[in-house]
Formats: sequence, C-alpha cells, structure tokens
Amino acid sequence: MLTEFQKKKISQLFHFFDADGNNTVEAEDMDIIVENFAKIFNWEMGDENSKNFGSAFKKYWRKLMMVSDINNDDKISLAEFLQAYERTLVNDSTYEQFVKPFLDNIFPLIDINKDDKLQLNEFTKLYQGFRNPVENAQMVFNLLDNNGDGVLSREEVYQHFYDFHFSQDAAKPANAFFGAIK
Ligand SMILES: [Ca+2]
Ligand SMILES: [Ca+2]
Ligand SMILES: [Ca+2]
Repeated sequence: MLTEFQKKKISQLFHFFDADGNNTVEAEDMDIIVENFAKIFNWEMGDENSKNFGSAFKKYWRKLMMVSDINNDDKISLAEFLQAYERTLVNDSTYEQFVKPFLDNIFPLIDINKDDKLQLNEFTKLYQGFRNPVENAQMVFNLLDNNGDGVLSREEVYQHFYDFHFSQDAAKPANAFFGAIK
C-alpha cells in the first residue's frame, strides 16, 4: 500500500504527466511533454534525441496503462495512476522492473555533455521540463548534490529518484526532485 505521503508525491507526478491538465494521462500528454523538452533542450522534433525521449515516455505511459487502466479507455485517471504505482512500488524488484528503466532511458538524453553526471545547466533544463520555476533549479540542485562536489553523479540521481518513490521522510531532498510538493 502507498502511504499518504507517497500518494502526495505520486499525485504530483500525475499532474506532471497530465500535461494538458484535463485530469487524465493520455497519448496527447506525452506529445506535449516531448515538445516541451525538445524546446528546452534545443532538439528538433523528429531528431534522434526527441525520438528517444518520446519513445521513453510512451513506453512508460504504456507500462503504466498496462498495470492500471482498469476501464481500458487508453486514458489514465489519477485513481488508476495511483493504483499503477501501488503495483509497481511493491518492492525493489518491481521498482527495478517498471520504474527504473524510465530513468535509464532518459538520463543519457539529459546528460548533454555525456559525462555520466548532471551539471547545473543540465539539471536546470530537466527541472524546467517538469514545468517548475527555473529560478528554483539552483537551490534544488544544491539540495540534491549530496557530496557537495557541484555535480549530480549518476548514483546521486538514481538515489534521489528511488527515494522520491519510496521515502517516507518529508525532509529528504529527493522530495524536491520533480518540484515542490504541494
Ligand atoms: Ca491529459
Ligand atoms: Ca553531464
Ligand atoms: Ca555530487
């Protein structure tokens, strides 16, 4: 079962995925998200990056639908979204099967200079892509930089991504990964 705190975080994620704000997540939302990221990262629509990014999102969306779309209408409601996460966040192995591959797919695209780390400029674009105020990016970046070396290592990013989904600690920096929790 998801705790109330997890539900809060996953609901926030739902609102990110529901890019057009019509309270369901559908294929059109994925297109909006990809176009938005393409703009921020200066990708051409249809180039390798935007294609890989789009396919990562569509793959993830289909996976969520597979585990959640109770009424088979190709749309995911908040209740279905929460149910999908209830089923994919059972333990580390369901997380690794369903959730982690999404990060595996998008990390290399966010890592513009391909050094396997996120610099502030890369993180800022990601943070903006999640439709967060760009002026908060540096503060969140500093919070997430556990060892204070000025970059987010792959390990740091993966740890925060994991903690975002599982942690019950409201003080964890990872909670801010996708933006401030409302
Ligand atoms: Ca929508
Ligand atoms: Ca980098
Ligand atoms: Ca670091």
